[in-house]
Amino acid sequence: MATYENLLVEQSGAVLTVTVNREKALNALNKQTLGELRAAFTAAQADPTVRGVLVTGAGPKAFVAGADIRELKENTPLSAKHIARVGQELFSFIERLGKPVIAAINGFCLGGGLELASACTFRTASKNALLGLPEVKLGVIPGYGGTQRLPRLVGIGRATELILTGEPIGADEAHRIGLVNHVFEPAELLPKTRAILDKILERGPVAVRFALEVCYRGMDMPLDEGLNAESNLFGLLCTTSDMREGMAAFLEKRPAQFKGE
Ligand code: CO8
Repeated sequence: MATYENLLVEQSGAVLTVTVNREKALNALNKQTLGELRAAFTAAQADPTVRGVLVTGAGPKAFVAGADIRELKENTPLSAKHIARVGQELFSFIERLGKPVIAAINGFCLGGGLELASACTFRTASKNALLGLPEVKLGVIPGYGGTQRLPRLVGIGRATELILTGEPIGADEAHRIGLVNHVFEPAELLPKTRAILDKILERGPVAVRFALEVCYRGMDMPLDEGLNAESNLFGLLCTTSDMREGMAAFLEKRPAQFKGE
């Protein structure tokens, strides 16, 4: 497995854990880290033994405290636009990886950190997590997709309050508004999030892949087209041995043995 300067990447079973590892800067995303995330997720997509990914931050304090402000302040208008596009494309790549990616938010999750987490399939948080988009406090706006994904996740009213005030919210409030799915004790964050991912990985692999694909593609489609895409994939799944196995296992009252075919 590749080694990185600012990431720890470990595979256990079918799950890859990607840990942003710049603890001295609260795991802030500099250009190097963006490049390493691109490499790690490109490898994860290509590797059939990786069926799901957990993303978290190193140390007890932060998931990711944002883009690296020391680098950001050096930008010209053109370089800022370029790096915003690089980050946006990376996060869109993670969003459409074709495999579930869960963000386990273990502390500060600010700016680019919340934008990374928002591009994940869904999010869990430790009780001490703090989530926000504080860019307006720096005189800028979110630039890695925050203005687009947060309204889609929590609604335009809640998103604009978070974006325009720049004030963060705690884990319980993030849970209340649907930004994170579960809140766990810090020590339980990774094992309990892993258990959710393991449950997904027990299901029919092709069905999981198609469900993920059509949920996201449908977000960009009129309802009728989304429903049509859903029925097409449903039909296609009826050609798989996984479908025959899943239904036979139910009727025979035994666990299904899916092959991903
Ligand atoms: N960038 C660089 N360094 C950081 C960052 C960051 N985002 N966050 C923290 N650090 C560094 C601090 O500078 C400090 O370093 P040092 O010890 O060398 O002084 C170290 O991490 C520890 O931080 P603090 O001492 O500040 O720790 P505290 O516990 O007192 O405070 C906070 C923690 C509240 C998280 C505080 O560090 C903070 O407010 N950080 C900045 C949060 C922020 O504003 N994030 C948004 C950044 S902008 C962004 O994400 C835009 C994304 C889109 C970019 C588009 C490209 C053009």
